[in-house]
Amino acid sequence: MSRHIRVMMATLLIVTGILVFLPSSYVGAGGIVANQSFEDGVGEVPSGWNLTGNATRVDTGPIYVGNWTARITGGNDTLTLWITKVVEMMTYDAWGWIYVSGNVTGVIALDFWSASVNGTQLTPTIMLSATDTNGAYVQRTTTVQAPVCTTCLRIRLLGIDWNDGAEVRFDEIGFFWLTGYCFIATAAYGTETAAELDILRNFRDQVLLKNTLGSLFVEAYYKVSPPIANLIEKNDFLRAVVREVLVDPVVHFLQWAQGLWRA
Ligand SMILES: [Ca+2]
Repeated sequence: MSRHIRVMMATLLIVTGILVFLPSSYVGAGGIVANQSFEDGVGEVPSGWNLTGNATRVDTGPIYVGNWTARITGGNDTLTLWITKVVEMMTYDAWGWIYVSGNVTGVIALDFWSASVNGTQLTPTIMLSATDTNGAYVQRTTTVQAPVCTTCLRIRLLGIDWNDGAEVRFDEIGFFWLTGYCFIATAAYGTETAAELDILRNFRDQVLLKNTLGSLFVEAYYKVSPPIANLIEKNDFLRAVVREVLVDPVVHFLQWAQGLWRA
């Protein structure tokens, strides 16, 4: 057996052990990621949204607070918003209010991406839709889990099967995280953004998720970890021990051996 293969196998064993015995942190509370009411914007451009076609932000009367909504009137009209910093494996509530007049289906389309620009779409598009709402706004909601490797959510407001004179308005587009399990990350380092975590994530993405066994392992890991994760998160001493005795050595080893596994 060549030295490289032995090093690779040792690395895999150690990381596997870490992933088994060091569960992810458990996030119990929720919070608003985005709540877009179209009240903010310069002229008719809503903050953060990309307008194509005749999509626009208009003053059409209040729903709860404020008067502005987003309105589209044709098949080429779309409003697009990229929400960055979406955390993988977290569970989110998404919702929006839709007003449909005439013969068309108004759609709030959601999909998760590994990066917003030139990235990879990770999920099929989830569609919250409504047809003629009789002059009212109706709310549509869903609960979704961001898949492994997610960094962004794309929200598009559009209509399908247009007929002349139809109109769709959107308002109060929300995205709210409920609960979820972060990768080893938060438990050991108390943050999602530590440089050490990038090493572990890269190893997961470039080595573990590239083969069937590794993928099965990562999937199982996410399923079994919550209760133990919850315990570690609540105990500073345990978290420090886990970080210094288990995670740091693996991170250092992966750093040292990265010439062997990095793509
Ligand atoms: Ca509004």
